[in-house]
Amino acid sequence: MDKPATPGPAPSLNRVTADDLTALRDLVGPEALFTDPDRLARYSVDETGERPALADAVVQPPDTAAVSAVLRHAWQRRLAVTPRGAGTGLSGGALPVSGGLVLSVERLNHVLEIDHENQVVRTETGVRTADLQRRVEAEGLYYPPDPASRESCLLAGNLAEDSAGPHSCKYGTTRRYVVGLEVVLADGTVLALGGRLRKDVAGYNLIQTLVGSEGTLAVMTQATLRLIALPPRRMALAVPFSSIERAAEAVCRLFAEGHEPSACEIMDATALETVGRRHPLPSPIDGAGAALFLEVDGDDAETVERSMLELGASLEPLQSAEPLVALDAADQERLWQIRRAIGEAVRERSPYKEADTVAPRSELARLVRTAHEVAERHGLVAACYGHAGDGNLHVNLLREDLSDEEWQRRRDDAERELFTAVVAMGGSLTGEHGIGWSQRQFMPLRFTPPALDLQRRLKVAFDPRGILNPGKVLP
Ligand code: LAC
Ligand code: ZN
Repeated sequence: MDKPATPGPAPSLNRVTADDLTALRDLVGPEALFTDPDRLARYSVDETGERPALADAVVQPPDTAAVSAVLRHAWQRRLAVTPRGAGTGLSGGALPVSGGLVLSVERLNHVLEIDHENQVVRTETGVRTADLQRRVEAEGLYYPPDPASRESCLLAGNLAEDSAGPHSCKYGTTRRYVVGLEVVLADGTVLALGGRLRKDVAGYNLIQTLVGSEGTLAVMTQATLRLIALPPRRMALAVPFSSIERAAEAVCRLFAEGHEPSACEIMDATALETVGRRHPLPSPIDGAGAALFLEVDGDDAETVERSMLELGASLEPLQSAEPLVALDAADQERLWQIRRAIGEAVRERSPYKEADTVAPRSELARLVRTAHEVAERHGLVAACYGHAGDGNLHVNLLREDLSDEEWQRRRDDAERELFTAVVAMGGSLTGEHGIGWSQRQFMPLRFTPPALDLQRRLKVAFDPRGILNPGKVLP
C-alpha cells in the first residue's frame, strides 16, 4: 500500500464524486451503496439528536472483503469514512461530521461459532447485542455487557465505545470479553488479532487499543468473545431513599461491607418522575427522593436469598421505606424495563445534554451533589441516573423551555464546570458513552498536552491520512 513516508497531520479530505460512486458500486455491488436523500438523512444522525453534516453516500458491505475494498478506495482517494453500527450512540461517534462515506456494518450479522470447550463465541460485529446474548444463553452461556439499547444496538458499536450497562457492576465492560478481533485498517489491510486464548501477552495489546477507539483507528468486522457460565438464579430489589445523596451513601456502604451485587443502579427524583410518566412506578419508589435497583445472582436460590437478605440489612438504616423484592423473572423484567426506559423518557421530556460522568465509587455522593449544585447554579434541571456500582452517573441537563441562546450558554458553562469538578475528584469525561463528537472539547480537562499528543501520534500510526471517523475523540 502506498503509505506516506513520514506520518503527519491528516491532509484535507476530498469530496465524494460521481466517479467515486461508480467505482464503489463496481466494488460492492449496486445493492450495497445508497445515495437516496432519505437514507442519507437517517444514517447521518444518532441518539444525540445532532446532525452537523450529511453523508454523501452510505455503503453496507456484505463481508470483510467488501469492507476492505471500500477502505482501499477511500484511502487512495482520501475520502472520509464514518463507521456505523445501529446509530444508538450518545456521543456522536457515528455522525459523519465531514460528510463522505458512512460505512454500515449491519449486514455483517452472522454468529459464526459457539465454542463450548474454549467458552468463546466468534461472531461478525453487525449482530444485535441482545440477539447474541440470547443465542449464547440458549446454550447455557453468558455474555454480560448489557447497554440499555441492547435490543437495537450492534456489537460493533459496543466494541467501538467499550459499552456497558447494569451488569458491568459485577462483570465488567465490553473490553473484558474481547480476546480476538478481525479488523480492516484505513488502507484496506485485513488483520486477525488474538484468538480463542485465555492468556496471551505477545507484543503490544492491539486488541485493547482498538476496543473503545470509537471507529477512529480501524473497522472491526469480527470478534471472538469470552463467555462465562450463565448464573442460574437472580433476585432483584428496588429500594427507596429520601434523597440521592442518601442512596449514594448506601452504595458506598454496601461495597465497603463486602457485598457483591450483580447490578447496582441509581435514579434521582427527576429521573423517577420522568420515567414514571411512561411506566407506572411500583409503590415504594413512586414519589421517592431517589431509588436503587439492586440485583444479586448465584448458583442456587438459597445462596442468592441469603446474599439479598444480608444486603437488604445493610441498607435498612438508610432507606426511606421497605424495598420491593422481585423474586420471579417477570417481576425482575418489569423493574429492568423501568430502568432501561429512563433514557428514552428523558429524551421525550425535553431536549437535553448528557454528561456521562464517572468517578471513584467512594466519591459517588460528592458526584451526585456536585451535579445537582452545578445544574442549579446555571438555572437548569438535572435528571441523574446510572450505574452507581461503577461510579458512573449519567447527568442529563434538560432544556425545558429555554431559548436557543440561553440553553446553549447555560448548558456549555454547566457542562464545563461539572467536568472540571469531576476530573478534580479523580473522575473522567465518560464511563461508557464515549467522547465521540460531543465531548471532545473537554479532552484537555482530562489529559495533559503530552498525553493528548501521544494519542494523536497513535491515531497517525493507524491512519496517517486521517480518513477514519475524522473529527472525533481528539480536540
Ligand atoms: C443507560 C444508558 C443511557 O444507562 O447508558 O440507560
Ligand atoms: Zn448507562
